Amino acid sequence: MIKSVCGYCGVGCGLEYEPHKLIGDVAYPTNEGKLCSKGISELVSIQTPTRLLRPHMRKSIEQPFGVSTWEEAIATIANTIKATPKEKIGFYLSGQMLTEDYYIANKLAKGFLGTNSIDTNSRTCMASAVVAYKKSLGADFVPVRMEDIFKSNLLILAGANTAEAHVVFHNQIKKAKKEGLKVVVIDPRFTDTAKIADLYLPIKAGSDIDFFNLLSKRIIDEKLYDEDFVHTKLENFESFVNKFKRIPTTKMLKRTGLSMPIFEAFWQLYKNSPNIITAWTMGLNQSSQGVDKNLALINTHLLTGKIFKEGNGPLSLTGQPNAMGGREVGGLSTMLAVHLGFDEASIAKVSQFWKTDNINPQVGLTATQMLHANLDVLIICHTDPIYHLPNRHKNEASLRKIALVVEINAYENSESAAFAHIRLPAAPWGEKEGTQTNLDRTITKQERLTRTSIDCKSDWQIFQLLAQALGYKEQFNFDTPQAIFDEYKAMTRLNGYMDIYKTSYEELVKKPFVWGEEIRDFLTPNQKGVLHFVQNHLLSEKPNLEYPFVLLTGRTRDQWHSGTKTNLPTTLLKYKALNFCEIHPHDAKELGINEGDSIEVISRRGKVQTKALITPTIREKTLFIPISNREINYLTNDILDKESLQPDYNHSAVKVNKL
Ligand SMILES: Nc1nc2c(c(=O)[nH]1)N[C@H]1C(S)=C(S)[C@@H](COP(=O)(O)OP(=O)(O)OC[C@H]3O[C@@H](n4cnc5c(=O)[nH]c(N)nc54)[C@H](O)[C@@H]3O)O[C@H]1N2
Ligand SMILES: Nc1nc2c(c(=O)[nH]1)N[C@H]1C(S)=C(S)[C@@H](COP(=O)(O)OP(=O)(O)OC[C@H]3O[C@@H](n4cnc5c(=O)[nH]c(N)nc54)[C@H](O)[C@@H]3O)O[C@H]1N2
Ligand code: SF4
Ligand SMILES: [Mo]
Repeated sequence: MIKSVCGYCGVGCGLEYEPHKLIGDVAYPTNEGKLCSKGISELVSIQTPTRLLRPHMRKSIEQPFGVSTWEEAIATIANTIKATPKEKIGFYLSGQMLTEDYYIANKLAKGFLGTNSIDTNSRTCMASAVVAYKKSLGADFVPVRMEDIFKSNLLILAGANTAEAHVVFHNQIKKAKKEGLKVVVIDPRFTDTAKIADLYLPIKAGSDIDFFNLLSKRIIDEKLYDEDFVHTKLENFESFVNKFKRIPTTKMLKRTGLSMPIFEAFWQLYKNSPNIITAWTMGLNQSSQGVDKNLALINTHLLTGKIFKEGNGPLSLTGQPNAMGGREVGGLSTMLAVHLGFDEASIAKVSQFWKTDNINPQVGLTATQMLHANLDVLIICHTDPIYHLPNRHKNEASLRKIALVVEINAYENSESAAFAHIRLPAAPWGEKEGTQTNLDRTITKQERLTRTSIDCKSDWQIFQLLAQALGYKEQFNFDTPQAIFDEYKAMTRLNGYMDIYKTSYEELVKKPFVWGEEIRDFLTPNQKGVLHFVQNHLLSEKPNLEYPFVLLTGRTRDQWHSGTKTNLPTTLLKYKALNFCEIHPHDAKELGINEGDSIEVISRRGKVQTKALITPTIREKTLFIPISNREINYLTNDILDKESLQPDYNHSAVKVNKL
């Protein structure tokens, strides 16, 4: 029996492998022996015929691929990089890479190539949470754990569908409910998560800032704030309160689409709950004001002092298995390494640690900028930007112009593959080892369970081969993931609060390690939290007479994004069809649409054909299409949050035609 961890979502369930079978690890704290259908069937995805098993190359994207050797492919990439100015090189990574993979890629790009244009699909996922945590708490630090729900009285889930996206955590919520936890769900759709809610708030998409501001206003008006905490632990309580004096509350409530009685019912529940956790995911982060939505939510915890105490706090539910590890290593273009930025002191520390003088002080391009920055070389690893970035027609046109696109993938059927010149075969989950950090700072060892397919390599090995071909043999001379982890953990000492150096591979093989457990205070220089007054500036694309619907997009329980690993003929567990569009019965009637009809959803940017699923669980004039529809992003708009540069996936104006 080998203990490992699921490689799908941010819950990070522990599992046990007995030849040919996976079961949940009963001793693992997060999942207590449970796995969802994706976790259980993870072995199936290793064996599919759609695996990419050899390196492939072609001169232009009009030609078919030919099989190549590793030597040939790596030499071609290295020679092109040598001949390319560093500002013309980009690395597009993923929150699904392991920490060791991230470390090597980050060290190569930022430390030696001198480009900070190394970013990840996490930009589309939780960049808004990263910025908001930094602004309010002083660091990108999740100050509450999943297990805290058992010590809490109220869990507010805002724009998070745990029943489908964090399935085993959802099970834990149901268990905590039996012990008295109350649950509020805030979502424009009555989701499977809403079914277990004590109170469901059918908010209008895009109005969460109004909602949380109304809550802060009530906390202030009824003096429910923590008097001692706001004066001793917060930076700017008085000025924050002043700004709340003249906010247009009636207009704000109207914008949320919620009735006064339902808001009052919520307030009664809130006010009578001593311990509160507010959790959120893409309904808040993916927004034209994603950072502000996060801040409006975090403000309520700062005012009430419900933070750094058992059973309390703002809990960002990270989606990907190791997006947190990527944040810790420094895999975003807006940070250097181990949560350090591009200030002189940080660059000096990191330069000394890596023994380099190539670090560039400019922040790099983000994932949402990279395709359109006239790059000459783009290396994509463990993600599918053509599938996942908004406004796809524009992205396709931009990617076509990049002279060398390298795709490192374990599967051959991504949407970006059509635009690649070189494809390198990665060893997927089960064929490699390394570490990952789940959504609440738990670092777990992922083990190799079966032999690595003959011509496949771990992502870190591929980046190391490239580094060596570029001449950095001494700096990239790691034999094992353990050797990389040892260097990385030593590096975490450069950061004053990241105590990852306390663990080791030997320990992680036996049990997970939770970093930051001793942090019980703000991480700002004066250890005070910062309130940020924010308002809804209505920056999203607005529906109009021609495009009267707001399109929401999101997950279904048994599918993983583009489905290279889950949409397989051999995966038996299909609990929802893949091709549907939720529409309210009133809207369907008005348009003469019947259940199952073929429809066309059209935005200003493109169109998608799908089938109508008529349901009263969605708000009127709102549609929902799951992201297992690989064409979804032909429709979405590319408005970005101005601080986090995260896209506004959930608010595109569309119209519907019956076909
Ligand atoms: N089965 C499965 N699980 C996954 C994934 C997967 O692909 N499949 N992916 C993982 C990843 S990377 C992520 S990021 C997470 C995402 O986890 P979630 O964010 O929980 O998943 P989504 O389906 O995107 O749900 C977002 C919810 O926000 C609601 N929403 C949309 N707009 C608004 C709004 O303006 N306000 C509010 N309050 N709500 C709104 C939507 O109706 C939807 O129910 O899931 C992770 N888990
Ligand atoms: N409209 C809309 N768009 C969205 C979202 C949304 O809610 N709505 N959500 C956004 C979010 S939150 C996210 S996280 C992204 C997700 O978007 P992507 O990251 O593009 O989605 P995946 O399908 O998970 O892509 C992972 C890729 O890695 C490959 N792969 C699997 N295992 C390995 C491995 O071990 N090594 C390597 N090198 N490759 C491997 C898979 O085959 C697949 O091609 O989508 C974003 N886009
Ligand atoms: S909840 Fe997430 S981590 Fe747990 S088994 Fe399911 S996909 Fe894997
Ligand atoms: Mo995500």
